[in-house]
Amino acid sequence: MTTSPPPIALTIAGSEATGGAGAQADLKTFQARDVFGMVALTCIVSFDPKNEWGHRFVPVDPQVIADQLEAQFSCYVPDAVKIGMLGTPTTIDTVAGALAGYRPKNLVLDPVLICKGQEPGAALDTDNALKSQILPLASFVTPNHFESMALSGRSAIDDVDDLIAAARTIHEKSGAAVLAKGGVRIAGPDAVDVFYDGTTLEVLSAPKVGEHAVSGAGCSLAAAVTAELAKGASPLDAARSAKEFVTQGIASRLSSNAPFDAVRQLNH
Ligand code: PXL
Repeated sequence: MTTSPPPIALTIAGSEATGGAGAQADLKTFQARDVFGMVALTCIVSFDPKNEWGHRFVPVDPQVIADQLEAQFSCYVPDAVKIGMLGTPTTIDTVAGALAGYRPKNLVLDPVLICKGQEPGAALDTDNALKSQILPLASFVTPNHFESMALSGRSAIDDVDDLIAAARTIHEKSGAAVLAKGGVRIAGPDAVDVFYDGTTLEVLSAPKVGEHAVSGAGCSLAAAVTAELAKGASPLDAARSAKEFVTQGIASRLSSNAPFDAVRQLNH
């Protein structure tokens, strides 16, 4: 049987060993959305049950990251690329350098800024490198509540109007389409996200499923946006469809012995 070639998506992300977040969530999302998926691994995160589930973090050697990207871009032209956790300024240098050469047409940035357990001083360097070297390459960015404050420079985001203002600022700074996520951090019955691409402003809203953040929801949202862009969807349609996918995934979440649940990627 011959079938037409599938759209191809790449995620440049870290492993989260329990499978809830990171590269594992991305790859499962690509599969659930009928896209051929690839992973360039940037780091390995292992939660530490003996230390409040903090993140034990090991970066992948920069040459090995460059080698993975070389293999991938030599085999295929990905239709869309997602960037998840990079984790160190050195990794950011490596990835920014490689992408400047490969120039993917759709680049979705999930700006993972702080990882629980990272040393604050090191995290600040990483955040600054992400803003200066990766954000300008992105065509789509998906900041959560905290990342929206950091990227927009606002000291608080308390309601939807604040989230809209943050999304506008982040678009002006980056030129990218922005999907700013309020999640459970904005009070009210609905989980509200704001899409803004310079022309269209849309508030995406769905009833909250519980009041706790679910591991992997942000990763899966950005991965679903990436998959839809790979299939040729417009940024707004990709955002709408990704929101629906994650809302269903949160409703079907998985509990574990850790104090947070994990999202599931359901086939549609
Ligand atoms: O959810 C953010 C995230 C992304 N990538 C990796 C992670 C996490 C959170 O745990 O471990 C590898």
